[in-house]
Formats: sequence, structure tokens, C-alpha cells
Amino acid sequence: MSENSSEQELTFVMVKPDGVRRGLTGEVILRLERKGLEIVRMEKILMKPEQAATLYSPHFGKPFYESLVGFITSGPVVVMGVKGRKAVSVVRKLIGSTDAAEAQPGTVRGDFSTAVQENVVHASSSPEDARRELSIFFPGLVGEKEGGGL
Ligand code: RTP
Ligand code: MG
Repeated sequence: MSENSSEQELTFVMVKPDGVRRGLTGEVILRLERKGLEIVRMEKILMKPEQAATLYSPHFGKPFYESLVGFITSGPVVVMGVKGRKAVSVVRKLIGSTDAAEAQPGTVRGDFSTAVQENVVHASSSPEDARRELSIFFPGLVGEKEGGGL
């Protein structure tokens, strides 16, 4: 384990249907691993509508909600549990801004998209979101007690 195990976090990362369709799954994995993060779970799935509704429940009622759920269930995605020091914020920096046209070059979105919706990858925005999102796809990875699964 690394120098400060109390800072170890788990986060949820997903290659979205556009990223899988374009053959960018390996590119995302490469960037996570070379940063020093560990992929502890990974599966290619077709997301069920109930899973999409749960994942995107914070966006329910927003103008883009229906379109987002339609998009995320439109083809296979690759879901991952990713572990490392400060993993939540580290991965957010690696993927870049939501609007890929504004994302910095060198980030996944900055290098591979110009879209807002089809922005290649998802990652949890806080440790609380990470626990909620991981529990949808990898029940048992996040334990009942704090830091479960690490
Ligand atoms: P994500 O959840 O996918 O990691 O992305 P994020 O935190 O950067 O963005 P968030 O605000 O959580 O939005 C979730 C996803 O919804 C789509 N979106 N479309 N104005 C729009 O049309 C719009 N805004 C957001 C994107 O696919 C975004 O990643
Ligand atoms: Mg988000």
C-alpha cells in the first residue's frame, strides 16, 4: 500500500457508449494505470434502464436527463472500480471538464471529444458519490463501514 493508507479512495469510472464504440477503452485504462491507479473491478455491460435511472438520479428533471439516460443505455459501457491515493479527485483531473470542447488537452475529454454528452468517460465527483455509484454496479465492493472494500 502507498505512503498514507488513510488517503486511499475508491472511485467509479465508466467508459461511456461513445468511448467503447470508438475503441477508446484501452486508452482510458492506460491513462488510469500509468498514473498509478489500480483497477480493482471491471466489466463490460449493457446498462439496464433502472441502473441508469439510479446512476443519474441527481440529474432527474434537468433538460438533458432523458437524453442522457437514452445515451448511456444505447450501447455497451465498461464500468470500473478504481483505487488509489485521492483517487476521486485524481481521476476527475485525468478526465477533464464535462464540456469536452472546454476540457484541457492532455485530459481524456480534452484529447478525444468536443461534445458535452458524448464525452467518452464518467467518473464520480465525490467520495460519497463514488460509494453510491459503485454500489449500483459492484455491490459488496463498498462495505457498510467507512473505507469498506479498500
Ligand atoms: P460524469 O457525471 O459523466 O462524470 O460527468 P460530469 O460530472 O462531468 O457531468 P455531470 O454534470 O454530472 O453530467 C453528467 C453527464 O450528463 C451529460 N450532460 N449533458 N447540458 C447538457 O446537455 C449536459 N450536461 C451534462 C454529460 O454526458 C455529463 O457527463
Ligand atoms: Mg457527474
